[in-house]
Amino acid sequence: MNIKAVIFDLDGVILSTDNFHYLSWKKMADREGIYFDREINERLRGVSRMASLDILLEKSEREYSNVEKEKLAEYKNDEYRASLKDLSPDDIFPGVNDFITFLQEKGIKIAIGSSSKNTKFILAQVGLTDQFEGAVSDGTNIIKSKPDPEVFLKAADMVGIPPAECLVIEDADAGIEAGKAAGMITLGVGPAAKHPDADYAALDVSSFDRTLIEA
Ligand code: B16
Ligand code: MG
Repeated sequence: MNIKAVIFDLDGVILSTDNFHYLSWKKMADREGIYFDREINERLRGVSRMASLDILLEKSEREYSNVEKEKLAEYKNDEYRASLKDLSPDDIFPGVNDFITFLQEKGIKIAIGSSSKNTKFILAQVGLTDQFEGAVSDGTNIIKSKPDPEVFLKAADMVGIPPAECLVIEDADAGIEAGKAAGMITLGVGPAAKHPDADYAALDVSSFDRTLIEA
C-alpha cells in the first residue's frame, strides 16, 4: 500500500456518536408515533440526515411534506446537538491519536470525509480541530451523499493528493462504496469490515496492521 493521504470518516471511525443519533431519532419517531428500532438505525450509518429521515419515514402511515420533513430533521438535530455537549477528547477511540501521530511522522497527509453537518462541532469538542485544519470535507460542502464519491474526492483535493494514493477508513457500507467509486484504497472497520469491496479490514483503527503502510 503506497499511500500519501489517509481520509478518516468521523462517526464510527474516530469516535462513536451512534447511540446519540439513535436516541435523538428515536425521540423524534416516538413523538410522531412511528416505529423505529436499532436495526433500522443501522441502515442510517454514514447516510445523510435527510436521507436518514426518508428511511425512518418508510414506517410512517402518512406522507410528510418537505416543510414538515425539514422540521422533523431540525428537531432531531437539536436533540442530537444537545446530547453532544459532554463529548470530550476521552471519547476518541483508543489508538486513533497514536495512529494520527504515526501518519504525521511518516509525512502522510490526513483529512476528514464525513456525511455529518456537525463534523466541525464534533472535532472541536474532542480537540481535533487543529490536526485536521483545512482538510475537513463533510456534509456542509457536498451536494451528493455517500455512496457518491464527492465527499472523498473533495477531501483528497484539500490535501492535494491524487485519489489512487488515498486510503479511506470507513465503518459504513455506503462509505466503502463511496471510497471505491472515488478510486481510493479502502479500509473497512466495525460493520464495514465485512464489506466485500473493502481492500483491507480491521476491527478498528487500533488493530489495523500499520506495517501495511509504506511511505
Ligand atoms: P448529521 P459519518 C454520518 O457520519 C453518520 O454516520 C450518520 O448516521 C448521520 O446521519 C450522518 O453523518 C449525518 O449526520 O445529522 O450530523 O449531519 O459516519 O459520515 O461521519
Ligand atoms: Mg461513519
